[in-house]
Amino acid sequence: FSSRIGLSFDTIHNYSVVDQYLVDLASQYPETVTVVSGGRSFEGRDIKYLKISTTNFEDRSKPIVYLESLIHAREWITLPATLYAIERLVIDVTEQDLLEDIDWIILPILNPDGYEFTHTENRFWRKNRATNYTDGDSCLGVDLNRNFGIFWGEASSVNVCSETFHGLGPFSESETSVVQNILAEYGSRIEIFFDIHSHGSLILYGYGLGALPPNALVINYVGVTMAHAIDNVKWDSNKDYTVGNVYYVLYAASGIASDYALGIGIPLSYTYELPSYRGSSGLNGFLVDPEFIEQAGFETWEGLKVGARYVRDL
Ligand code: ING
Ligand code: ZN
Repeated sequence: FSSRIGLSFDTIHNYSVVDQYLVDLASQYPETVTVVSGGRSFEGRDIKYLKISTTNFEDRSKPIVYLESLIHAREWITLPATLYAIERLVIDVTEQDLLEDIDWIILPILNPDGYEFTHTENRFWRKNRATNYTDGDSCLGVDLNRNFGIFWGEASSVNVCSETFHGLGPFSESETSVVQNILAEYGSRIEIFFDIHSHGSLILYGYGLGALPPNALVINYVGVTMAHAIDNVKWDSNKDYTVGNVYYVLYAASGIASDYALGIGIPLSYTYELPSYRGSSGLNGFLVDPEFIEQAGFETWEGLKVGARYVRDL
C-alpha cells in the first residue's frame, strides 16, 4: 500500500523525505501527532521524533511505548519497519486500542548523518560522522550504540578506527544526547523501550556485560511472546527469532541504548534485530530487496503489538 500522505513501502526513503513526512504527518493529524525536534546531529541535521496520543500527551495518564531506529546507519530495513508502525497507528488505524490506550514516542532516524552517508558514499557505514577524534588517520565516527552512559567503555573500543569506537565519554555525541534527554523527560512513563537494528532475527535484552536485571524472567517472557507472534507471520525462509540476553546470545557490549533505558528503570527494554531479508549473511544482510520492505514492516509490527499490549494490560 502507499500512505495517503505520500510515503510508499516500495523503496527506502532518504533522510530529507522522512524528515518532511514527519512534519506533514503532524500537520495532517494535529489531534494525535506532535513532531518534536529532539536536537541536531553532528552535521546539523534535525533529529525529529513523534509524540502520538489521542489525549494530551503531557497529562501523564497513559503508559508510553518508545521506539527508535537507524542508530546504525546501514541498517536500512529498520526505517520502513518503524514507519509502518506509524502508519498503522495514525493513518491506517487497524489497532484502535493501541492508539487509544497508549502514548507513543517514535524516533525513526537517530543517526541522520551516517544514514545520509550510506545513500551517498558508503552503503555499509555504521557509525555517526563525528570528525573530532582524528588520530591523524582518516578514521572518524562514533558507534552510537556504545556511547550511552551505562558501563561506558567497558566492552567497546577506544580506537576511532573501530566499528565499535565508543567516543570521548558517555553521551559525548549529540545524537545519543537526544535519547538521553527524551528519557530524562519521559522515562518514568515509558514501560517498554525498543531500539530497532538489523540483522539477525534476535530479541535481545540486558545487560550487555551479562548481568541480568531482577525482572529478567518477565523481560524474557514478553520477548518470547513477541518472537512467537513474528515467527507466525514471517517470510518463509527467514530463521526463527532467538530471544535472550545480549551477552549470552551475542557478545559483551557496553554503553548500549537498551541497557541505558533498563538502567534508569524502564522495566522492559529490547534490542530488536530484524532478519536479513536477502537470506544472506555478513554485509549482504544489510541490503534490502524492495519486495520485502512492506513484509518487514508487517512482521515487526506483529512483535511490537505484543509488547505494547503487554504494558497496556499491566
Ligand atoms: N548489532 C548490535 C550492536 O550494536 C548488539 C548487537 C546489541 C550487541 C545490543 C550488544 C548489545 O553491535 C547490530 N546489528 O548493530
Ligand atoms: Zn545495529
